[in-house]
Amino acid sequence: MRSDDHQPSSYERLTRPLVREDGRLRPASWDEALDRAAEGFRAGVQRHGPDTFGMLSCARATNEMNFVAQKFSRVVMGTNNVDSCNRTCHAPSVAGLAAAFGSGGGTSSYADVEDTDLIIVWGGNPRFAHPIFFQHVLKGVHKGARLVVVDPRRTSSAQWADRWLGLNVGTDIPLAHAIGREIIHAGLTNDAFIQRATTGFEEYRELVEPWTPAAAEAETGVPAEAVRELAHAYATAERAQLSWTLGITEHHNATDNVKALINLALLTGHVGRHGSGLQPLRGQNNVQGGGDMGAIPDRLAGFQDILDPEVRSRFESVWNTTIQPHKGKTLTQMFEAMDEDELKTLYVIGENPVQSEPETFTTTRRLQRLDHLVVQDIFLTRTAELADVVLPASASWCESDGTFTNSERRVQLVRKALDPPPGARDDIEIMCDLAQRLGHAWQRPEAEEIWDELRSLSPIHRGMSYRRLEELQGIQWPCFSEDSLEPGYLHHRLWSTDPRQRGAPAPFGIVGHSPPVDLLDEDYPFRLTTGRRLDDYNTGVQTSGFSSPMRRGEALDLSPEDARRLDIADGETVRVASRRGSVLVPAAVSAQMRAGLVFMTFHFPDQVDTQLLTIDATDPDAGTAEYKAAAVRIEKTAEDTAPAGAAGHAPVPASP
Ligand SMILES: Nc1nc2c(c(=O)[nH]1)N[C@H]1C(S)=C(S)[C@@H](COP(=O)(O)OP(=O)(O)OC[C@H]3O[C@@H](n4cnc5c(=O)[nH]c(N)nc54)[C@H](O)[C@@H]3O)O[C@H]1N2
Ligand SMILES: Nc1nc2c(c(=O)[nH]1)N[C@H]1C(S)=C(S)[C@@H](COP(=O)(O)OP(=O)(O)OC[C@H]3O[C@@H](n4cnc5c(=O)[nH]c(N)nc54)[C@H](O)[C@@H]3O)O[C@H]1N2
Ligand SMILES: [Mo]
Repeated sequence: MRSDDHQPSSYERLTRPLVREDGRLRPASWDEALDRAAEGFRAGVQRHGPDTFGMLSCARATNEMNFVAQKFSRVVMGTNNVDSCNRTCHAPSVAGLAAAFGSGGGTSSYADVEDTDLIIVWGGNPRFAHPIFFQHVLKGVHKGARLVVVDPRRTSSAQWADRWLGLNVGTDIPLAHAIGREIIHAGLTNDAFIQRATTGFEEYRELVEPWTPAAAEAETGVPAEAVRELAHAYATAERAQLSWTLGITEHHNATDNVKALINLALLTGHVGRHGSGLQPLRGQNNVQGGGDMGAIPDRLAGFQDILDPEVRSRFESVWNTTIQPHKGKTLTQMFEAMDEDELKTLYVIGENPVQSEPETFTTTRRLQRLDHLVVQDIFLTRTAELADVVLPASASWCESDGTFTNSERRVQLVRKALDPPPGARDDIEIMCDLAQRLGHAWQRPEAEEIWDELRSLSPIHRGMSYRRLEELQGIQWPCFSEDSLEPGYLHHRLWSTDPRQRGAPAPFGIVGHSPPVDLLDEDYPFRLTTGRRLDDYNTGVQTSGFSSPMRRGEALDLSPEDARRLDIADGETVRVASRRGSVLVPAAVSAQMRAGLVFMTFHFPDQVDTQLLTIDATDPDAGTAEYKAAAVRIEKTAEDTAPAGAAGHAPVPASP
């Protein structure tokens, strides 16, 4: 039996609510914890207004949970300040695709990837991070497609490719522009498509003119011959798929990066057809769905514009409320607003910003300034350790009914497979309990009732009843009615010869090169890029509680040349310092790395806090941080690192 004041370790499922008293978290009854949580929110709104409340919604939870979460923010709290880790991830893809095509979803399906002639994986490592998608890539390759990988590291995905282009971090725009220029100079553009379906071609032609293959080689490190070869391969392929991930989006100019890639599809017409398209691979298991449900500050469910009065009024009549007629704050803006005292209360559901945001000290300081922080999670995260109230959720993906939406916009039904740990409550039930305490008679609805409400409000989901989702084993949006199915790829309209059917043309993105903010110099001569390994997940909360002989904990990957030059042996502990902080970490000499480049994950914050090194320079359009480019130096040291993967962790640092 546990004693009453049992404090869960960080890797033990939470089963009892916790409340802060005299600076410490202590166990509490559900009633006490819910009262405290609701009272803090109520007082915050009363004193400072609804827009000083913010919510982070869980991109791992179901569509239904995300729909209720954004409704809680908009109806119960009266604000559009709701967002999720999409901001740290693919918000630039959504912004870039929406600017070109009017909607932010990836344009193709996995089936298109199996049925194509060329697959380009740009700034992504799907062999590790999207293994299911990678299976489809390999099927495509088996059927004869060529695979090209564009990545500073010779990743595990690159090892399967016909060609790897190893570019310098943050030089994607020069590379894309040089490919575009070569396509134009070689006369390989799809002129009919450009003329009918795009705007801005002349301006684009002038923009890319300086980026000769030689100029691109000097900036990107990719040989001019490889630039030419990829340009010809892409332009002459019958069908071609261009996929990207965080190597493109985690930069201070990420939306521009995305636009530079979209330009290549506009030049060649590789979009809107079976086998040809643009596909950002979304990250968390339901980050696509969370956004589609409206758990973002600028869109209501179904990607409907919050600024459109007609859209708002449809939601208002169903919800019997008034929705604020302006965009809410993004996750990035919420954190900035904490410094200005413009955000006072925060409700975090299944996110761990203390470890996922750049510059740990800044994030911690900002959260500590809040009047009221409520964290609802399945584990006691570092973010939860700072909370006033911690609510133990049970609705992890295998413990609830509902739907998820994957990277190809496919909505899939799941059924509860496991009972939650005793004591924990379902995410949706907790929100209903809070809503009741805040004066709204919300009864906990069945998942299907929530879904049917969503379908009544979101045209792109209208035809997806649970019955149909079950029968068809998933349906891709858009699905406008119960007796129709749309093709699995988007924007076929662009190929229509009838201008009315074709709709708005896609503008070329006129975007210039802007190197990483954290400059390399004599003191900080190495480019650190951060990302993922196969066996571990994001901030480690969900994957650190088990041990496996395969897992080695955090390591600094560096090239054999640099290891020799600095006299660093494999496994030796080194100090890595950026302009913001420093960590100790074992070195791993890796043939995947090019000279001058080093790599770490952020999966082992108890062993090595990578976010002490990262920079919070963010993309102005999307708010995503430049996790992919820090400047660091590497020093030999006699000190040793903490053991890898140990349970329990050091207290959150107070200040540098
Ligand atoms: N095993 C595992 N799978 C995961 C996750 C996990 O933590 N573990 N997390 C999930 C989430 S949330 C996400 S968002 C996805 C992310 O999936 P990915 O984006 O594929 O993963 P990363 O390793 O972060 O980054 C991809 C690649 O970007 C490259 N890169 C770095 N800088 C640049 C650059 O300037 N230009 C280019 N072209 N490339 C660059 C890196 O070398 C790296 O190989 O993975 C999801 N899947
Ligand atoms: N340096 C660096 N930093 C990065 C990145 C990088 O590449 N480099 N990538 C960024 C990216 S792409 C992402 S997506 C973020 C991820 O950042 P976060 O989303 O903050 O990190 P996760 O570890 O995925 O946190 C997931 C949390 O959700 C909880 N959880 C899981 N399921 C449920 C549920 O059903 N209900 C509730 N209530 N909680 C649940 C887990 O216990 C865990 O605490 O990190 C970003 N940070
Ligand atoms: Mo992500």
